[in-house]
Amino acid sequence: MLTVHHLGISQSERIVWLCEELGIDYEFKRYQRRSDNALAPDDYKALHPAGTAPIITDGDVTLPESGAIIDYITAKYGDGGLVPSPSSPNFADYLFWYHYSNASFMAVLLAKMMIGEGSADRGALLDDRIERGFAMLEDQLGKSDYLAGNELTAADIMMGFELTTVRAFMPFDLESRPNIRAYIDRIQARPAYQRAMAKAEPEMAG
Ligand SMILES: N[C@@H](CCC(=O)N[C@@H](CS)C(=O)NCC(=O)O)C(=O)O
Repeated sequence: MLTVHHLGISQSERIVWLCEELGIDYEFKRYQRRSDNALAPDDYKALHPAGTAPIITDGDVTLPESGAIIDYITAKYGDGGLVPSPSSPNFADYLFWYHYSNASFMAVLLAKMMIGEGSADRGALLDDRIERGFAMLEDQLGKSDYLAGNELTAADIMMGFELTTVRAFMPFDLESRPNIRAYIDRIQARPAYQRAMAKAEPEMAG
């Protein structure tokens, strides 16, 4: 049974709305934010190492991240609803707005909220997320050479940027993260990556 784990006043309301629009059967569970720092409560964090809302569970699958969840539900239960086909004249607009929402617009809104008043709670949220992000990467890369198996996928092309180029501007310690270090080396050893960087970022060579 598909279960939507909704954290009160959070992005997980998207998933509740999605399920209602698609008219699919789902179980709904609502969680309250912590009163001390407004983060998700421990039983929510325990659902998945990402620890962020939304999260769904569906049989053996536990999945966080709005976009991944929407792709999962529309592909598995959506029966073609809410997703324009590549032949639709609206396909490019659909892709743009779908990705822009979380990857850019929500990201800057969140950044603005973070610098807004600089409270300890906001620091806790950032630290929690960064730590969990590295911990998940380290764990996943201990299981396979790339993020979705032993072959490169587009998921690596999305994530590679944060671990390579972003690191030049915002260094982070990889001493305790040998799997991430090896992954970066693996990416950087790829001839296509080297060709791409020689073209795209020649000033970063070496
Ligand atoms: N990009 C993520 C962002 C998730 C996110 O920031 N969720 C917030 C709620 S809006 C959250 O979980 N806050 C509580 C916490 O971090 O403990 C997604 O779309 O799933």
